[in-house]
Amino acid sequence: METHTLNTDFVWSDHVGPFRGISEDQARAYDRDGYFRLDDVFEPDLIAGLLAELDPLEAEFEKLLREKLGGRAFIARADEITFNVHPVLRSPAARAFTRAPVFRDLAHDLLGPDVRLYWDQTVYKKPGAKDRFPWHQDNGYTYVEPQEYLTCWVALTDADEENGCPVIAPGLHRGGTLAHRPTDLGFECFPEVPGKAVPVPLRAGSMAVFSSLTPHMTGPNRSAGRERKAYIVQFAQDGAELVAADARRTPCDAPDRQYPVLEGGRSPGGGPQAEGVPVR
Ligand SMILES: O=C(O)CCC(=O)C(=O)O
Repeated sequence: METHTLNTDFVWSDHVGPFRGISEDQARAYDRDGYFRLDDVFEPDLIAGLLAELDPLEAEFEKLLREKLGGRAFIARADEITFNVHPVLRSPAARAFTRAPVFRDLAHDLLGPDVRLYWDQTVYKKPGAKDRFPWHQDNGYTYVEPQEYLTCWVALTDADEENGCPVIAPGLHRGGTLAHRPTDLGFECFPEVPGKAVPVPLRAGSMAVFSSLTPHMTGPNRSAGRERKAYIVQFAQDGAELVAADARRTPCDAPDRQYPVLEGGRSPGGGPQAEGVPVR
């Protein structure tokens, strides 16, 4: 496996407590495998409220894709897979969701005391989506430093091997960002996994927590009519920057969508749960 040209001296740092939200076992799994699962984190009513705002945004995006963009835009394909970026700009429920205490605790434990939302997007995989989404690391799409940020892949519907749950390649995060090549379906770090591939099925309201350096893919949706919906929320250390191929750096601090979720280890604005959402 070839490393990314900008990845010259990466060393993975194991996480040490005290932890606020995760257990020692989860910290060990994150360091060893690059991921762990949190089951049944969000109440069905909360997911329903989120979907009530996210579904219309996704439908609008797919309509645009179909009617104005010939059914395809970068990695999105109408009737197969859609990526609707930055719902936080348009959905109060999405904004509140990204500030949930569970994310703050994960951010604290896995990134440190000062953390911003880095990226958010829905990914809906439609029944009949025949292709997999290729093996990649999230940091292989847009190179960020520090290379290690946090991806929370939240299942909004049940996700399993039949309808395209995440599949993780454990252990390969520890070398940092790999070289990726563009394919018709998305960027790819390897066509076939050079080790184990572990499917991570998730019930609606559960999430896979993994590193921006953890290679993952999702399979086709072979189900008879079960759309697979995910909301992907990512967090990065305050001060993180995009690094372009020509070494130009752009801070990841757009005030409207890359807002702080932790400042000095506390909720911005002082309240213990500003705009928080109830969790189980
Ligand atoms: O959820 C999917 O089907 C693929 C999306 C994904 O892996 C990503 O956005 O990094």
